[in-house]
Amino acid sequence: MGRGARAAVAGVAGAVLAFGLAEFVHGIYDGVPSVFTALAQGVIELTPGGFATRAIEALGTADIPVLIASMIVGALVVAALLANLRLRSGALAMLAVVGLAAVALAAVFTQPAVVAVPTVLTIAGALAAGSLVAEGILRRAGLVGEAGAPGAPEPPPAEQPASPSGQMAGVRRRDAHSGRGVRFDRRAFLALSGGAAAAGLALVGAGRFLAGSSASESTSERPLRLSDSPGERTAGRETTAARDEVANRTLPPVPEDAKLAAVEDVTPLVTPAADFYLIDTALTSPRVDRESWSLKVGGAGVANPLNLSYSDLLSMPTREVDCTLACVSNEVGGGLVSNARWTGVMLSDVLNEAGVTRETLGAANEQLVGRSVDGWTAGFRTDLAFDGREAILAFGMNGNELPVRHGYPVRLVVPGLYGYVSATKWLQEIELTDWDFDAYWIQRTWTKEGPIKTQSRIDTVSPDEELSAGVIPVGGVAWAPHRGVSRVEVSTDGGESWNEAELAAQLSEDTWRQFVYNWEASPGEYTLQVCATDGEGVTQTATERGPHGGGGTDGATGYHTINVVVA
Ligand SMILES: Nc1nc2c(c(=O)[nH]1)N[C@H]1C(S)=C(S)[C@@H](COP(=O)(O)O)O[C@H]1N2
Ligand SMILES: [Mo]
Repeated sequence: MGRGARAAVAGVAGAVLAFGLAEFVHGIYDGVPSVFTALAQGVIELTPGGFATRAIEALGTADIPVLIASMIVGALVVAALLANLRLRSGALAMLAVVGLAAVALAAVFTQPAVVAVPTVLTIAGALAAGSLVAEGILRRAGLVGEAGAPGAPEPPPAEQPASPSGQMAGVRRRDAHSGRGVRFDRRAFLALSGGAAAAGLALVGAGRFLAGSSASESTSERPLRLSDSPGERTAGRETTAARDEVANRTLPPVPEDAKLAAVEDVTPLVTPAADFYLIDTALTSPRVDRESWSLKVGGAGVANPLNLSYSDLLSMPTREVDCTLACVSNEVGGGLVSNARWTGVMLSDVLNEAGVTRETLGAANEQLVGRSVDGWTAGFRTDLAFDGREAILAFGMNGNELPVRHGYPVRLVVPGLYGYVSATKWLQEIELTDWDFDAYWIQRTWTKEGPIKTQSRIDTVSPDEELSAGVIPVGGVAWAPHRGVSRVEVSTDGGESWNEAELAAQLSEDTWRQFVYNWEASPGEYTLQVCATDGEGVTQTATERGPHGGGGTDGATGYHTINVVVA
């Protein structure tokens, strides 16, 4: 092993140990963010939009694992280079470590809920420990002298004869492989490096485990109880129960005729939270403490800026809303669309409380921006909050508290809009501003207005499935949120001819609708397609285009197409 390679091993061992220590502290204490996550998050934020969009397109949901793998490789390369720099100059290496500390600190302080002193101590301590261990290994390997002077000549060989337990501390012997008079005990070197790296990995594992177990604690589903937090606002009112009856509008159970047996097994009308698609830029979901959480409502034309606590919000009239959420990145036939029954407070009620009404809207407050605790933003036209759609600040999902991954404690749900312009999770602030402000994905080249495109998907038949002749139910879901679905047609000949599908009752104009076409199939090869028409009579676009194609990201178009063989 040459000098450079040995130094690299020492550097990598030190780096793994440093990361391990930092991750471990993060695991036992929430106030110290994960340095690794913070760095990866920093890379995500700084990645140019065009590149990020292409990465999402090429890698899909593998984009995050690929990012993490590249970051690990990158960090180890930096550590290896740093240790080699140390061979040339201890002072320069020290400077580089200070530089790394600065980068790490800059990254962690962008994370939500950082507690400063322990965080600084953790980063400083982990880097110091990693550096010292690397330095110790370099010395043991005879790569740097005790003085560690830059460019110091190789120290003379040790006087002591090699002992049988030559790898033990303090004992040095010649390295048979180096042949350059460098004191190098290969076994001791490998044991030390391996030991440091193993300790680091164990600490990473322990830290991740501890952080994960507290995270899953907070993601477990808890039933939503509205009377839990009556808040001061209800103090003057008769009883919480009476208030519940008057102000909290619940929906009747989902009617049976909104479901079709053939589809329900494959794609339930209401998506369980555990199966609900998940898209965000957060590597780990922010864990927000509901008691200290508050929502700021302010900006242009807000006569009465608000700072609402969780119980303030729950004491306002609540309602349940059936609404399908869709991601603009969903490919035709893809799974980034789901439907839930949300509980929340009308956005228009909160705005009214803040002194904002439809009449007070103008150019200065044309846009409503939702800002997340992690700084992510989404914006849409403020008047959509007042046009009758049930845009809500949601804290409940399918009768439970909003799960952490879906935005606990409070998120926005706006019927008819893609998530990237509207559905801010971990909501911290609502700001009214002009149309010039560009939210997160708009800064990264996605289109400014994001109405959900009419789409449909076949779920009961899989591609290249071998089917037997007879009646084959071709069913699935179609959606055009806030416009509703009025008609679905199914083709078995690649769009040459179309057949009317049977529709389940529409749960709400804001949700997807199940359909089925009971196809009497005889043997042969077929191309199945589906096409939906929205509640305004507009049929979905036939042109095949990916979500990020054409003139910027605005959603995929084309018919979901499946080839099957009937035997
Ligand atoms: N804070 C925050 N909210 C966010 C996002 C995000 O990255 N950060 N992603 C949005 C996007 S692109 C979509 S499609 C929806 C997805 O919501 P879900 O993960 O609950 O399905 O959340 C939106 N809300
Ligand atoms: Mo999305």
